[in-house]
Amino acid sequence: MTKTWWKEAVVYQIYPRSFKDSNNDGVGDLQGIIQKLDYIKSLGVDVIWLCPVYKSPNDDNGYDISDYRDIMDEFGTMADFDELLAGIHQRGMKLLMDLVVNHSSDEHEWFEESRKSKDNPYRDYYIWKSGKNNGPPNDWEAFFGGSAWQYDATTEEYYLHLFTTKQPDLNWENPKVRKEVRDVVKFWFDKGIDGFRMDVISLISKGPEYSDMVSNVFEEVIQEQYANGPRIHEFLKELNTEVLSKYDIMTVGEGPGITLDHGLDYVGEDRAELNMVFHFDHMFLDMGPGGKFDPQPYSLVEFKNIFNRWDEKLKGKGWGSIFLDNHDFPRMVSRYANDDKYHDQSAKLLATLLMTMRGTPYVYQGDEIGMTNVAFPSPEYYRDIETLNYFKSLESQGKNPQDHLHNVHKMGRDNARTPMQWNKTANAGFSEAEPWIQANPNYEFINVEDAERGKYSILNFYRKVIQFRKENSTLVYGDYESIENRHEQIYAYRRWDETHEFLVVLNFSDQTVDFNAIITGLELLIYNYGDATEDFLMRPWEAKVFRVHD
Ligand code: TEU
Ligand code: CA
Repeated sequence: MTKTWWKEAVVYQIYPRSFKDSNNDGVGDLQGIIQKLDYIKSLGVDVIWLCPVYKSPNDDNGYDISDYRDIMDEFGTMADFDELLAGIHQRGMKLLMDLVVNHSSDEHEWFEESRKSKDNPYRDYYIWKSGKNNGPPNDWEAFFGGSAWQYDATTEEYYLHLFTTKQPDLNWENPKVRKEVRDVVKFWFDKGIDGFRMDVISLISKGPEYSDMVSNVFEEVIQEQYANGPRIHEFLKELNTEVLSKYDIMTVGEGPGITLDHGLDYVGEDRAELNMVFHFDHMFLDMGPGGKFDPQPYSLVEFKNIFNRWDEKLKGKGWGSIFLDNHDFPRMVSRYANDDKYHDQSAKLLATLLMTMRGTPYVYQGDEIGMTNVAFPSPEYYRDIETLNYFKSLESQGKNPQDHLHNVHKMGRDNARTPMQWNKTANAGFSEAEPWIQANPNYEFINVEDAERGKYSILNFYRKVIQFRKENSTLVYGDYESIENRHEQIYAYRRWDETHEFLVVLNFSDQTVDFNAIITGLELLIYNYGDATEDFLMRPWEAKVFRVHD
């Protein structure tokens, strides 16, 4: 495998709205991020991925863009952006931006033109169809509920929106749209940014038939109908040849619907498309037949299988990404571990996993101090459009959202969007004003200031384990093999190359487990219990990384 900076990098993801509010209007902003750059640098990360900061009416918190070349007023100005980029580069870090081009905002001028008339020059920038039997063109459902088609009275046709009605899908069949996208990408590269995370890039090519859904399980609908369309690779190759290949940048495609069978088509090193993708296999693991708000327990064996299969598929041919949460999913410590009695050990165990796998690791803001899910007491605390639509759909079925809040506590996107917990002062030190979404009350004991003081805090563990990865290229490029795959509590794997070998043993359970492996020559290097010993008697959520000497 060729060696590149983006394979060796550790990425830190920022959700700007919730990171730091510099002017006390309750909304995080670019100057807030600038204030915290030394903190971010101190973690040892190399790349910052910034969720969308472009002009947006914020129907979906910036994932509905009305001007791709300007900054959202609430976040600041282009001058603030330039200052941020310079500050990141001065500290030897890089900046990854979010590219959201499957859809725009309905307030983008392209769409405002498009909806005016059937012969408007921008009509074909979007996907318009006439209805069928007094209803939409087909039975497609949007990701956030309801039909994926919206009727527009002006021209008496429907437009496609795979997300909210304020996020019309762009028509990538139109070469003018593809040229616009390339120009936007070039605009930001010429400013000096270092790459893009590409939002739902797997969805940009739509099947020409627009046939009705075959399945009623949404995960299958995504795979069968929406993702990996017939021209997807042609579109990505074109983008790569015309723009991406001309810069030293990194790309990561967000890929709902990208399964093991398609992964290499996107990231194969011989393909010249994307550097890596985020697949969602482990994100769907604990969703029942009713989808996200129908949570079920996950199985560690299945979890391990997902990582094993993907590593096996990509090895030597393409590169992967390692993430356990982001702004769309519950907090990893609450979802995959124990955020209560074993909070400290759990957060450190997951950090160990992130930093010892093959693939580029992504740390989501707040995970480095062990931020957890939030359980707001009633629906009015919630802000996320997906959650609000869920409440509406419950109401339309005559149900009371209050009675279903436990599902939102488990799975809602706002779990990951509460303000970053900087200290114990009001609003977690995020803002002096009432924040746009309430802070998690546990900021009293989970916050950066306290963590800075604790020698053995989660925060300092992150620094240590990130450093450990940076010092051992075996952990980046070395081979990976999981052992005892069917063990239901222990996730154990070897990482090795010609010079070094490591063994990682993680107890994903509340019980003490005697992991009976016979391996000798072990030297314990990383551990999450102060009094850890060089054996395999693993206490609840205990993590150990050994060097194996021969
Ligand atoms: O997410 C795409 C995506 O697949 C998510 O909608 C995910 O399935 C969902 O959040 C699970 O509940 C991206 C962005 O990350 C998300 O924030 C946006 O809302 C979405 O695209 C639309 O742009
Ligand atoms: Ca602000």
